[in-house]
Amino acid sequence: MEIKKGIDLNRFILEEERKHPEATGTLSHALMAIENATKIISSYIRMAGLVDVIGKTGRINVQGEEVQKLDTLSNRVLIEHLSGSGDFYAVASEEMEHALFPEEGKDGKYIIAIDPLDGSSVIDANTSVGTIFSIWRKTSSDESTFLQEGKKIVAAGYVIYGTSTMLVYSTGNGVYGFTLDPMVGTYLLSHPDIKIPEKGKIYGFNESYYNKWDERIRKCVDFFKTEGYTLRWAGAMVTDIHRTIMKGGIFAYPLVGSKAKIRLLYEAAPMAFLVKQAGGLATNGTEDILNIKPQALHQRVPVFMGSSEDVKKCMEIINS
Ligand code: FBP
Repeated sequence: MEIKKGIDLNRFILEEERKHPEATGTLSHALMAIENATKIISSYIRMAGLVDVIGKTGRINVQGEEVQKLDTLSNRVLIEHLSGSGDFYAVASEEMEHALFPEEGKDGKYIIAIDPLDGSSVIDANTSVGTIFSIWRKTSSDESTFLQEGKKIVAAGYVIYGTSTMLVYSTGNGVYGFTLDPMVGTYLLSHPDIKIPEKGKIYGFNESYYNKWDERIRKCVDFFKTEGYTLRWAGAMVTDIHRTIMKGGIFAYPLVGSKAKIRLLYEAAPMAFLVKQAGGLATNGTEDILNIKPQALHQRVPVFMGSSEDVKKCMEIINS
């Protein structure tokens, strides 16, 4: 059936489900829980300056980062909806040291990892931020069930709270983007079957770390400059990856000294899944990010992802 722009997300999810006679409807129901939670988060973000959701909570999370009020609010809203859906045996979050095993999900066959609000450091500057999610099948009854490679992802996506609120996701059959119509309160298909350009003209590296990067990373960035690429860095991975998927180019967060920043389970793996579904590439510099088996819930990895030709060129320079 031809997928028409403007179709609402629920109908799209159900039509995709119909393509799988073996489907039980659980994944559809789970995706709708994410849809509803992110609509609520979007409404808070749209009113951020008017309601008390801007600023810090005074707490430090498991990442050693100052927790923003919107981090806490987004985590709470998502946990309520994901637990309440009964579809998830376990929920892991950037904001929680350990995974949660909701009572309602004790028979759940899926698990989900979330970054409730990506871009914490730019929230109070009214810059685009986002929510990232990735769904896997339950493989064991304890937290180790989350230590699965990205290639085993069942569905992944992000919501960008930008000039408009968009939900972009994939279940392994291409990438689809839905824009939230605030008047109707419904996500409508605005970007069917998104394909990333093979080559871009934008590089997204935080150059303030230039002097702390390995010489080979510097050479890669110097190459893009020499080639006349433009630098863009939003400070929120969702925003940088969304731009990269839509316009092409490369996003990277290499090791700074010996430290990585991006979290594998709920940032790098879901974004790598989407970039590859859109026709791009995603690597940690030596291997495909989707082949990396996490050793810990909050493990960090260096990332290079985007247009296939730009990522290949960067790897050619780095590994030469
Ligand atoms: P969180 O905001 O979810 O902690 O994510 C980390 C992050 O904000 C990424 O979204 C972004 O790409 C990166 O850190 C920005 O790092 P830096 O401040 O070093 O530029």
